[in-house]
Amino acid sequence: MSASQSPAYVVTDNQLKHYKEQGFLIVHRLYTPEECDEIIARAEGMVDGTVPMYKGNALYMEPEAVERGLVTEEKPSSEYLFKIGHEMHLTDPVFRYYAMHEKIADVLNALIGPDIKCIQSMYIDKPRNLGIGQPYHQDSHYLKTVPDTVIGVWIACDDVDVANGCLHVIPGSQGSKIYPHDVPVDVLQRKYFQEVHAARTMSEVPCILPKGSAVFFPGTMLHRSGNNVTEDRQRRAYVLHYADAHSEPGRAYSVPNPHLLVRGRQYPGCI
Ligand SMILES: O=C(O)CCC(=O)C(=O)O
Repeated sequence: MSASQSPAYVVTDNQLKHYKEQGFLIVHRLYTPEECDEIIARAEGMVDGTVPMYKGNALYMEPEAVERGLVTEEKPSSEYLFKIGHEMHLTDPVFRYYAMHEKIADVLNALIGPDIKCIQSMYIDKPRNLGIGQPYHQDSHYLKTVPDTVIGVWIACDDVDVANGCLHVIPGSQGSKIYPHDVPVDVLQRKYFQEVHAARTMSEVPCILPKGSAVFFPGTMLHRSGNNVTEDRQRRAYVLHYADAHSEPGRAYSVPNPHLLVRGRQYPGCI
């Protein structure tokens, strides 16, 4: 954004206070419904082969659907998609455009500062009737920067509620340590996920959102998603992770500054 342009989104003092105290911020209409539809169409194109899958990305089918013989990893179907990840922001023009969206950059500017990098992108689907939720976890267990400045942005591409598997957060948990991540209690969650068992006794809030709205939360925040138990509603989300460009990488990279610069500057030896 140049100095003469007005911001696409202004975070209020009340929103900042809520984010600091509760650990999450809901931003309504981050994307328009039409923008969500463009993301969905792009993902469906990757599944049916009309849009190229670039390096660093793979399709994953819903494990329960594979188990039941409804789909195979070799013959993917949008109906049973679990995920596409994790580098569309680096390689696909449409997913990159939405990872660099002005509204996201404006919100992140208020939450982590002016130098912003996108470090991961995922399109996550929970198919109707059999989409399995992800148990409680902290993203900073998986995504490491030094210091830890990781922040997740979970954007609903459909209307989401408890029945179709919305995100749940534990307010206040953003101040906690990184917990051990163990084998999930639910056997259906064991193929891809790990679980923080301690979170089961904590008090959670469901993030019920209309299509295009988003939740911002730091990597230390305990969160989970529910199963999609509806008969007729997909639950699709574009899930992005960012960090302050001043952070050092949590692991060695073969190239300098490997991540996508969304706004501001990047720094030698940093992500
Ligand atoms: O969208 C979901 O089902 C969960 C996503 C999530 O929690 C994550 O990617 O960290």
